[in-house]
Amino acid sequence: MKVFLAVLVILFVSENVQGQMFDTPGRLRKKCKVPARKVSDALVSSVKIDFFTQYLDHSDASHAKTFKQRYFVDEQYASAEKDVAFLFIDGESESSEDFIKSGEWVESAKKFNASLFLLEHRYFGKSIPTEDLSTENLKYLTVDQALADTANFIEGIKTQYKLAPDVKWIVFGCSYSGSLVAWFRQKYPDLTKGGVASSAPLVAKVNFADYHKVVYDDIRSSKNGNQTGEECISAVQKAFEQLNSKAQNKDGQLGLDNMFKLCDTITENNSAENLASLTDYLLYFFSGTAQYNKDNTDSGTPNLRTIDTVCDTMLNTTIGSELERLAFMYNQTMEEFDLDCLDYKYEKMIQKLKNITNFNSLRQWNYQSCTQFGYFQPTEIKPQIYGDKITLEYYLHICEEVFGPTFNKTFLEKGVEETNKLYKGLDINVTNVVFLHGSFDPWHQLGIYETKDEKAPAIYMKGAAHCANIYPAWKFDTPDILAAREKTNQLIAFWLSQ
Ligand SMILES: *[C@@H]1O[C@H](CO)[C@@H](O)[C@H](O)[C@H]1NC(C)=O
Ligand SMILES: *[C@@H]1O[C@H](CO)[C@@H](O)[C@H](O)[C@H]1NC(C)=O
Ligand SMILES: *[C@@H]1O[C@H](CO)[C@@H](O)[C@H](O)[C@H]1NC(C)=O
Ligand SMILES: *[C@@H]1O[C@H](CO)[C@@H](O)[C@H](O)[C@H]1NC(C)=O
Ligand SMILES: *[C@@H]1O[C@H](CO)[C@@H](O)[C@H](O)[C@H]1NC(C)=O
Ligand SMILES: *[C@@H]1O[C@H](CO)[C@@H](O)[C@H](O)[C@H]1NC(C)=O
Ligand SMILES: *[C@@H]1O[C@H](CO)[C@@H](O)[C@H](O)[C@H]1NC(C)=O
Ligand SMILES: CC(=O)N[C@H]1CO[C@H](CO)[C@@H](O)[C@@H]1O
Repeated sequence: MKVFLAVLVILFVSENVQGQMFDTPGRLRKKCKVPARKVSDALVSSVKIDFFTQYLDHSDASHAKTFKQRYFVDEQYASAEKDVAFLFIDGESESSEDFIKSGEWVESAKKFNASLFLLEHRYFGKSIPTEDLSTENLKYLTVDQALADTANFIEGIKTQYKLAPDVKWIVFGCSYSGSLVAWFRQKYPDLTKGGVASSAPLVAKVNFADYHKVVYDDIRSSKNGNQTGEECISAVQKAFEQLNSKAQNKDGQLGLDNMFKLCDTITENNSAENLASLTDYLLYFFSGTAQYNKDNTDSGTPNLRTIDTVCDTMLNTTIGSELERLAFMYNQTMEEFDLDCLDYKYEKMIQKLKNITNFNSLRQWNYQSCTQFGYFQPTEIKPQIYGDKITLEYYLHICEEVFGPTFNKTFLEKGVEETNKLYKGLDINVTNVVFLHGSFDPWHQLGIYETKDEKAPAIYMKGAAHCANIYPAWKFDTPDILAAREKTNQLIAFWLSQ
């Protein structure tokens, strides 16, 4: 099997690896993945999958065009009155049935006797509203349309499922979908009683280079026998220095071809863009591991990777040079997932992103990044750990190449400004929303993790990863994560009592 991006398999263990690569440039990455686990009631599932007739363009009062938006529903925990309903607003990827079968929101549903609904985001999974994903057709892929979908769904689904006339809704989400929860509470406060927004970035930002600062601190805090996080940082730096220095001459390039089993030789494809995209893959061993450190999505992974184990390898001199240690990790990944070669080539990535009949999420999320969010993570800033090959312009150029010359820096800057104006960034005006963040997660920097606002409190979990609180409990859950789940349930109880 030829696969493009080995690093992503860290996340997409149980999924079709082929489908889920390349979600640069706006690397938010898939958040809400539940660990693959055997579901005991696999024979008779209480989950139903159906489609809701949704308006394509909510701003067009004639509502001439509609599409089928997929949702999942499970009423096994609901009381006879059906007076409480939970809705998970899904985000930038295909919805998974597993997700309505387990996880903290399902545990809460048991406590509150709630019906469960999971709404797939327009343009993802089986909720593709247009025949293809041409740039023109993607114009209805906006936050406002997604929020209006959610409102329309909440209002429209009530009769079909005979929910109580005064049914109380609570909305859930994490990562981008957590942002949707907060923005939904702001825009349609009367439709729900409250919202749980996990790891939600609220500020759109073209240049989110600060992402890497948190990863730097995460690595620095690692524990590796008698060696320090500082030593690990320095090993990572050396690995990328060695990579860039090898890329400069034929012998070194040949070495890289072999060491990383590159699908296309760097010897012949040694452009700045290829080096940037190769770097982008490899740095994911650090950024991806940090963002998802010890969350419960990798249980069952043969080589469970955490920042500590990554640093163990990066500091293991018996393997060879720092770059060889990185290659060693990469090699393990290839074996685990049966990959033939590293498909890093920039031009191939662009071709995949330009493919308007490839519905696997990447083009869609890139469109959102290139129009409303940015969130690009160049590596040029200090403290610099991965070299300076990935510039902001690299990402901006991807937008233009994939969607056309209109989608340039000026355009994105305007889009990002508009997003922050529409949804008010950190000045968001909401009640009955809880914001949860983990200090290990770089995304906390764009959200509310400290506030005195009692009506929209924040819970900051020390050492926790992106969305760590939403997964089923497991061995690595810290006291902070356990307390956060508890506190969230108290808030839900309070909102429902109002
Ligand atoms: C949920 O239902 C059970 C069984 O009907 C009941 O004992 C419990 O009090 C209900 N919980 C809530 C929060 O309504
Ligand atoms: C670190 O520990 C290893 C054994 O785990 C030992 O061989 C090495 O000498 C130690 N290094 C230092 C600097 O203490
Ligand atoms: C270093 O790597 C070698 C080769 O994989 C392994 O046998 C050894 O246990 C590792 N040492 C440490 C301290 O992890
Ligand atoms: C990767 O694994 C293969 C096969 O196990 C081995 O031949 C090769 O030397 C390894 N490369 C590195 C850099 O560890
Ligand atoms: C576009 O993607 C689809 C789905 O993966 C694939 O079948 C098709 O061959 C691709 N088209 C091109 C031109 O690569
Ligand atoms: C982006 O394109 C617009 C025209 O569509 C142009 O006015 C603007 O100068 C361009 N910005 C950059 C940074 O190239
Ligand atoms: C916040 O929202 C409430 C109602 O949702 C509104 O009454 C109030 O004026 C808003 N405050 C600001 C500062 O926009
Ligand atoms: C410019 C270019 O694309 N060069 C080469 C990249 O590498 C592959 C083989 O790995 C060659 O076929 C290309 O010609």
